[in-house]
Amino acid sequence: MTAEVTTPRREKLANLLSDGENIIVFANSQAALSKLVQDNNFLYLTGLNNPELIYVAGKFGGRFNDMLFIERSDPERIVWEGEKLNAEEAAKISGIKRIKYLDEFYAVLSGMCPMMNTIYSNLGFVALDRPMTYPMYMLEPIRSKHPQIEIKQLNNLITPLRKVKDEWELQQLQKAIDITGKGIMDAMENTTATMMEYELEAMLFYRMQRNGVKNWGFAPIIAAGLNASTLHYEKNNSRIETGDLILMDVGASYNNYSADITRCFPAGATFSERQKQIYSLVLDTQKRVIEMIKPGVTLAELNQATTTLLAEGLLVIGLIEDTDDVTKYYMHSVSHFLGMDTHDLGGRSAILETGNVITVEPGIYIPEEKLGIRIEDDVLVTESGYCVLSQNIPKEIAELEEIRKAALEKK
Ligand SMILES: [Mn+2]
Repeated sequence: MTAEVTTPRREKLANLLSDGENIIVFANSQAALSKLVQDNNFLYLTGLNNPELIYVAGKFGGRFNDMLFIERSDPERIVWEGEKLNAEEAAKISGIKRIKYLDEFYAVLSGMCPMMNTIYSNLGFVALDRPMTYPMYMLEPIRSKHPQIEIKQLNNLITPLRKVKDEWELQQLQKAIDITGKGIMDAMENTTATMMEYELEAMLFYRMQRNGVKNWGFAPIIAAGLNASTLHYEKNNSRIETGDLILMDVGASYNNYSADITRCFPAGATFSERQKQIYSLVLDTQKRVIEMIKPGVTLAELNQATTTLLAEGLLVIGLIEDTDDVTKYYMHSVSHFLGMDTHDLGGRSAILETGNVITVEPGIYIPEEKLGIRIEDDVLVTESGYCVLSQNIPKEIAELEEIRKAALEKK
């Protein structure tokens, strides 16, 4: 992520601010974690993947100003912690010209505060039973000294920006999706019954790390048989049995952009008749919902269509007698935004616009039959409709059976 990528984002942000409005974004927004998780809003605006930085921007008298606070290097700590990001590097990577040190933060801020009416910050999740987040802790002295300043969630301001992906972001997402697809193919081509679920996880992760990916985008779900009917199964420690259908809900994170793909395939060479029946309903529903996607359509409409299609299908199959009972076998939403966060900013009631990337993931879960099926693709909303970014990852029954047959013959 270079200054060419992040500078236009800060310019767009500047246009959203009114006089007296400011933003303060902390690189590390989760105080409770011992391991740093870079805040995605901070990374989005600065391109800097370092801890302890603070980005401050504001508009006064119609002029936009911004600056970055960095750590001062302490020669005695270099041998322990390595060199800190210095001012020249920070300015070069981010394109932000005014670089200051963290120990100047409150002095600089107190000069600005009398002119401020609003601060947007990455406050994190606020709840009575949770500890204060690092941004809350850092902003507390400002809040108590300057009660006229309203402190709001940055997400309210930045969601419209992050929801529309630029060209560079689409390239990162495509890369994450393609690498995930390779990992999925590896697992499909090498799985046999009696393997442990985590062996498939290892095949996927190996392929990802050999292709430029350091981390998963989220905890992978590798679920065989009954486990596939647990929506957030993450144990991945059961033995795969002949006859199981295996569900993999996985995504690589490439340059901090996450794929989110789900595929199912049989442990044997073929689907059973029942597996085929349910799989076909889910796949057919997914295709029809994807075809609805274009600017102006709402996520609510996609959800409604999914529920209707699955209910009608289950009625025909005879699993339910009343369409209202569909929630017994399908109980989640069909879509969420995808980006730096696997569940990206965008909201549940959003109206789709060109440049949005969403998942489409209907499913049917029948624990009494040891069966869970979900099919998930990542879809870009285009001017004329949609483009399925994960279209190269096989999902047709015939394709999957061919891959499995070849895989088991090889063994
Ligand atoms: Mn998903």
